[in-house]
Amino acid sequence: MSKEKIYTICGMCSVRCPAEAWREDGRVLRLSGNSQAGGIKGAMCPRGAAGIGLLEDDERPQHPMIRTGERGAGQWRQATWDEALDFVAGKLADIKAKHGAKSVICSDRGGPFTDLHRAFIKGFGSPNMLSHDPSCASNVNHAAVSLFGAGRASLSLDLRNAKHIVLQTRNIFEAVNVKEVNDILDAQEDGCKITVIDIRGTITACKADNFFMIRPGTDYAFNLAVIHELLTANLYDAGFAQRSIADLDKLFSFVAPYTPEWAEQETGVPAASIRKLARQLAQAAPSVIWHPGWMTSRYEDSFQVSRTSYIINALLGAYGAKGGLAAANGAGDVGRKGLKTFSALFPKVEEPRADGIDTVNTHIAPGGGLAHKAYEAMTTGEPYPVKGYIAWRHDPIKAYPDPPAMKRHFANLDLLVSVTFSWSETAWFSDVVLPLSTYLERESPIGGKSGLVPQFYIRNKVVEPRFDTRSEREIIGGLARRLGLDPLVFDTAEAMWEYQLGETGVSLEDFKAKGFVPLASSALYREPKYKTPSGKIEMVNALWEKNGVPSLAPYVSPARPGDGQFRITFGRVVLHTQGHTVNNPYLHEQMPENVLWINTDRAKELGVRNGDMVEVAAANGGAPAGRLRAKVTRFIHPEAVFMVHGFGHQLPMESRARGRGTADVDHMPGGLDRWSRGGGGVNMQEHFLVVRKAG
Ligand SMILES: Nc1nc2c(c(=O)[nH]1)N[C@H]1C(S)=C(S)[C@@H](COP(=O)(O)OP(=O)(O)OC[C@H]3O[C@@H](n4cnc5c(=O)[nH]c(N)nc54)[C@H](O)[C@@H]3O)O[C@H]1N2
Ligand SMILES: Nc1nc2c(c(=O)[nH]1)N[C@H]1C(S)=C(S)[C@@H](COP(=O)(O)OP(=O)(O)OC[C@H]3O[C@@H](n4cnc5c(=O)[nH]c(N)nc54)[C@H](O)[C@@H]3O)O[C@H]1N2
Ligand code: SF4
Ligand SMILES: [Mo]
Repeated sequence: MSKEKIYTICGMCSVRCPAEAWREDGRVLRLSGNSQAGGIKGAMCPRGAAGIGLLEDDERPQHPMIRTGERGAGQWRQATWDEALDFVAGKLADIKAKHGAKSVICSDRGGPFTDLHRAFIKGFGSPNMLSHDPSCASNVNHAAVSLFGAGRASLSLDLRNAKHIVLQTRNIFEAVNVKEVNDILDAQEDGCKITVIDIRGTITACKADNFFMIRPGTDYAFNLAVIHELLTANLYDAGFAQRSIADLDKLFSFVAPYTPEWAEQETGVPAASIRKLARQLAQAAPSVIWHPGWMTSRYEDSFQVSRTSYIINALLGAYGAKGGLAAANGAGDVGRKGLKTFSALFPKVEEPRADGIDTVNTHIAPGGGLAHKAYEAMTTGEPYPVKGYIAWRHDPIKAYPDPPAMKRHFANLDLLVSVTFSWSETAWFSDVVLPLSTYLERESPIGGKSGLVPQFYIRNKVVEPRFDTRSEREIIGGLARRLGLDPLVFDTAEAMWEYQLGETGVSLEDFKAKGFVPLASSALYREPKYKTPSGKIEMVNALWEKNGVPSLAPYVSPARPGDGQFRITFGRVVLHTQGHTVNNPYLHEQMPENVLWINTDRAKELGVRNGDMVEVAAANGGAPAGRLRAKVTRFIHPEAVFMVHGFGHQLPMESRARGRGTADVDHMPGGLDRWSRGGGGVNMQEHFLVVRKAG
């Protein structure tokens, strides 16, 4: 048989790059980025290339499983799909009869492929579709909502044409999105300047024109000083401010005390450098992007850090500018029709939410919600008991602080289901594991992507499933059929796609050439229409104020670690995705465990040398110690230690990952209760560690 190229969408992380797979004799020969997709240039990151490792891995769930022993004890019986779906549907119906449909919640990772299971939960009658966001982008998302009346995805960052990009808490060359990385490299060749603000010398920092190693947790001080300088030195875009910013005078008086000299004391960055940066940005304006951050579930004031990033962009007039932040166009913005949603098949659910955001914290957007509050309801029964939970593409036990606390909540459930293609702590603790086919073995719903040019893109099946696994269409369809939600039953992928394409004027044939369909012929730059009461970017948001969260919040200096202590910090690495690739045979070979970044001088005090095994433990007790090797370096701030997130797996099924490195979440006891009222994010870096050389 000859080689064939099949268009797909990479499934190795949440970025979902357009990709191509070469197939021969029913096997995948090679994966690469889609060479026709703008900005991708055929490139793929190492995790994408290791997609074949996922496909070939035998250490993933191979067939449906139903728990037979205690929760988490790892005793399972293999089930047929009919048995497993009967079991889940039966339990869901029982819970509905006893407690009401609202007693069932579902969480997922958001993104373009969620509509099918969102529709399922809606059709079932529950208002409780939640996302992982309180552990990821909730703070930056709500920062955007509080200023623009729309979330962070309403803006498209035109990195390719920017003249100055500020990356703050954003390690873009390691926490990768392939198009963004290519765009920045191209922009740099055209003279774009990069400023990095981080607590570590990252790969991104190595490529920067300016690098500021900031004291952990003081970014808000830095940003306030930049605003102070832009306003007092008259470096801001007065025309844009007049037109598009509400309450600039309030911002002016609020930042009065926050001078660069004051910020130097907090951040450790010289006042002169902050002043110089403000001038450089004003010179490059409006083609500037101060990145508002992505993984912002770090500090009590991360919400304010993101807000001030967006405010700086506004003062520089960057909204709507080429090389700035423009409105992300959907199909409707370019005169086209969008995909027909599955959710539209069912009426709105008029029930109160388990996370309480319809009564308290009403500023939190329902799309993400507060999953940690819904987990609490499993234990407290407030506002009502939560008895069923479908974790869809989500491993909350290892993605939220304090796994034992999570398990205590989940122990109260009548049903915990995990839909996943790899083992996870949550799957292991579940009653039923429904194994999803890997992205190379399944079709997904067509994705719609907004941007300067909106587009639709398609994931075709590249090879037949190696094991008894199924696609999301088959899993949801199987449950829907059993629960009387017939509109969600599509017998073929084509039938599902045809439904979605409805009145778009796009046919399946149109995807054949490139794997995606652009909905406009050129980029459309426009300033967003701000969905706020004033129609402008609002410095003061009435809803947040009403809920007790000041929009212009006074700066509070973060606690310094006590004697011999360190602030815990964490992040990503180019070789792994969260916790779900550490057992991938190829990626494991490249990076089998995480290490502890520790500052050279601090390590010396502890008698720790590079490569030594160390023990880390929560400074206030309450959690067992973890072990990993030390990476002794000058390139980390002395107040912090850093570890890559996602390691420390303990499951017997994962022979490679098991017992290697430690999990950051294991060292955050009580962390579920600490979260930002402003943005909903869990404050995962408000924890301190003690470190000692292992015996
Ligand atoms: N302490 C700490 N906590 C963190 C972070 C951190 O850095 N430190 N990072 C946070 C961030 S940014 C995020 S985004 C979250 C990530 O949180 P999670 O999304 O829970 O993390 P993963 O480890 O990627 O687990 C995802 C699970 O979904 C499965 N999966 C992957 N793709 C698919 C799919 O397409 N469909 C289905 N059904 N299943 C799929 C995987 O096999 C895996 O079991 O964690 C957050 N939590
Ligand atoms: N390779 C890879 N790429 C990914 C992912 C992945 O798992 N692997 N996941 C994707 C997802 S879901 C997300 S959310 C994004 C996350 O993308 P990012 O948010 O960019 O990634 P992180 O590595 O979590 O954090 C960025 C940087 O914040 C720094 N930092 C920590 N504390 C502070 C502080 O107090 N101040 C400052 N200024 N910096 C600080 C860390 O040192 C780190 O270098 O990445 C996406 N891309
Ligand atoms: S960034 Fe890498 S892993 Fe993520 S979708 Fe793109 S190629 Fe795949
Ligand atoms: Mo994330």
